[in-house]
Amino acid sequence: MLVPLPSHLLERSGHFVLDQDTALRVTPGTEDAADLLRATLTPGTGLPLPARADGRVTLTLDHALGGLGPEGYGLTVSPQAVILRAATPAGLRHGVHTLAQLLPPPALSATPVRGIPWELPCVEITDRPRFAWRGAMLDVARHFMPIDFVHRFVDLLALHKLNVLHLHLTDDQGWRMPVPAYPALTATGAWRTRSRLGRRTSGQWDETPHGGAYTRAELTGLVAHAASRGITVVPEVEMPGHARAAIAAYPHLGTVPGRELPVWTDWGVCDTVLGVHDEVLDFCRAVLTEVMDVFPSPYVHIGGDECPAGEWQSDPRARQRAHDEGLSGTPALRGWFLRRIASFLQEHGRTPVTWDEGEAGALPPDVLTMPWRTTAHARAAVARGHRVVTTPFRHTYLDYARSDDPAELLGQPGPVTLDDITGWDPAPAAEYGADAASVLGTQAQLWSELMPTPAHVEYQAFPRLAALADVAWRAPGDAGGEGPRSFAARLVRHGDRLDALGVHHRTPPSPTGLENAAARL
Ligand code: TNX
Repeated sequence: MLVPLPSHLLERSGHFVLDQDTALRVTPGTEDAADLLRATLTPGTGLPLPARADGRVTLTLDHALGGLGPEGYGLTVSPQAVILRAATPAGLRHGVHTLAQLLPPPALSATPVRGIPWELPCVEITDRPRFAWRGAMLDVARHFMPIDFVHRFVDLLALHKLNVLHLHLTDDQGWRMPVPAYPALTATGAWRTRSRLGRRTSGQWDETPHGGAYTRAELTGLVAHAASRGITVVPEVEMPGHARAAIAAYPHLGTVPGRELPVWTDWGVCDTVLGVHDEVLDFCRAVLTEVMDVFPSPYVHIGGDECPAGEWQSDPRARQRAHDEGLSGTPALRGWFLRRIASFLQEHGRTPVTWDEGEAGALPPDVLTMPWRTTAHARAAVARGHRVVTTPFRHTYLDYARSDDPAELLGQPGPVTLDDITGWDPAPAAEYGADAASVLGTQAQLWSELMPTPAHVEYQAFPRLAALADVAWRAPGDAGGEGPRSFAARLVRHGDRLDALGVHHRTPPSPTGLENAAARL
């Protein structure tokens, strides 16, 4: 019944009952885990769970559990006591979420639920994740998402023992992060006059202006909140393609001097790309300096996907640059650009991350890549020496529809079904052999062209994100089978948990223009 499935679980008979008198024995170093337990359970259960030396729910940091890795934990529930042990705070947090999931689902409600005995079944759990990187990418560029929703989304990731929020902060259609030296990035680049309605080919527009940007304080607050939930926020700033919003704000960053362009209103691959002159590289370094200041993440994502070279071919400065650098032609400027920016990040102690479309040799092996096309692209990237977070769209793109049902919410033409996720092994031993360690993990992608509101994001994310969390956590080869350990069986109760949390996951958000049949063209 747990999501994700623990690596070892023994069910025993009996229950431990949490009530008004239940206290926590909070041993040194476990204060944050105790706070998290209360933040998770007190609103719904009304239980105060005070700290007391004789408390029957013990939280301990125990180095003896170091063999379970940096995120493992042990949880024992007997009729008399609950003992949660881990070698690290991260392990304790995961154990807190397991404990919360063992309770009846209404325990997760935001408001008090009366009349339910808060029983924990007796269990013996020893648990650790398969992959170190288990995440979700949220695209706040195509549609701006309010900061309160991003906080809530962080909490939902934590409940599923995910540990990375990859925040896609910039794209052709909007720039969401302030950079003091470049105020027009948000003053101009955060707003577009209208939006394509539905898919790229719909022929329709939503004429409402759209935009928004976070403040620096909101972003640092998000980083702190995420850290308290064990989640690293990995920021992404797209370059040298998918940068039209920046070029709209500062035309000199483009390839045509003096040309003024609006923030892009369409979806798809935009022809406009950053120029490759020195001022552009200086701009990118200045932006990333601010990004590194706000986001302590060891990883910084610099995009790199879908970068057409047509504009470089027409730009004498770009042709000259390709020639001076001894490149094969202007298309090779993408790799040249990313290599320069990657080494800048490395000089500052960060690991660069890029999307990976399979160009052999474009990037040095110490760049972490996200191969987004197929699983074969991931295998090839590993063979080239990269560490990867594998993100094949057929298994991880939650902006694709959940099914072919015409009543389903409009998505990219897919579908990506629950079975496409639960039946997927991100790093099959037979394919990877000794290279499996180069697959750091996987994450879901929530590109937001077709998701104008948080309700749309939640509906596309759940329950498929729960399935991806399961795949990223559970032991290799343990798909749970057909029985009660199967994802489908566990999802019944997990759906009740999502309901208790008010997650919009069962029915598509109320009709908007997006559901209009013509928008499906
Ligand atoms: C491709 S995947 C993109 C995104 C789109 C997405 C839509 C990738 C790195 N680039 O810009 O939002 O498809 O599914």
